[in-house]
Amino acid sequence: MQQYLELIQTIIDTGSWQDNRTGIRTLSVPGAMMRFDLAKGFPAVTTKKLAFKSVVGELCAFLRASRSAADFRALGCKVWDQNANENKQWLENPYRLGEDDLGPVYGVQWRQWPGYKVLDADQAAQIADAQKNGFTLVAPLEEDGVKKVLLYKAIDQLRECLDTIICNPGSRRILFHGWNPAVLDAVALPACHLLYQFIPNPTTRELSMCLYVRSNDLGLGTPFNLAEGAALMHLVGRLTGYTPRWFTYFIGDAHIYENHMDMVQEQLKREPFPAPQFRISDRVPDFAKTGKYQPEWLELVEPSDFSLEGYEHHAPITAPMAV
Ligand code: THF
Repeated sequence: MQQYLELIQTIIDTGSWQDNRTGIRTLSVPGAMMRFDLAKGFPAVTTKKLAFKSVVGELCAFLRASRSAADFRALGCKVWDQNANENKQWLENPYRLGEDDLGPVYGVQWRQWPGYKVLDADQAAQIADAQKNGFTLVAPLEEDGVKKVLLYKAIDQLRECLDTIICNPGSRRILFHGWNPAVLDAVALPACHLLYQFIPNPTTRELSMCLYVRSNDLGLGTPFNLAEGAALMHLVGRLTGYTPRWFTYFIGDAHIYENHMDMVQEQLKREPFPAPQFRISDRVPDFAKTGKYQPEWLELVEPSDFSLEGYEHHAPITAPMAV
């Protein structure tokens, strides 16, 4: 995790102070990248304690398309409570369904991206093709006097990525997106980590992934999101018969909140420990051993299926999250 500490140092050396929605200033740099070789270990922060249980709880909630902070809590992750229940703008948003609701955040887009088509009613071949691909007819409508039909499909982007890793691993289109412009007005927080691309190497059976994060809080979010992305690579690798390899992590606005400066300065004084190993329990079927593709384990996996082995870390440090 030397790269994490180096990025913190870069922000301290070259960043500029910015105002933002939270009212707590950030020291920010525009654009950053880190690249981890997962063959050498798991990218867990060691200069403070990683909230690992919370990380894998959040991942399981995303995989189940959860939109309620209560579901995240039930899986061991409390980090969504404040965004669900303490942000004044969100509390007044008509799309908020009540206590704990977050709107159609991450997992809803990953697993149930709302896909619509408006087709001319006389384009029978197009309508049949769409229906063959899982779109259902919702309603007839008229646009500028032309008869049309509206079709809908909840697109399971993540499942489609796994299918493609299995069937067409040479594809350079194996990605899923969390940024849905049609729902930005209806979520507690627009996705921060938003574009995931898998790059399998069918020759070496290694799986790499690139992740783009539009805005990242180096103090709290980055260690969390890094661990979560790496855990996802391990899970997808297990279910498709690949070994996780390169994890490249791009950040748009890379920042440190003003009230996190002590936390990051303290971490810079600490000597990092070697990276731990990541384990997924044998309960989760290994495609490489069974030859059987079981993508339903994306939903069946539990936080307790994930663990770290040999995780040495410095004393925990916490700091408040800006809402
Ligand atoms: N808002 C802000 N300001 N920063 C973020 O990193 C962030 N997120 C998510 C949404 N909004 C955000 C929420 N994710 C922690 C970790 C991840 C978060 C939010 C907060 C956090 O406080 N971590 C502590 C304790 C965790 C625990 O005990 O469960 C830690 O020490 O890691 C970025 O995705």
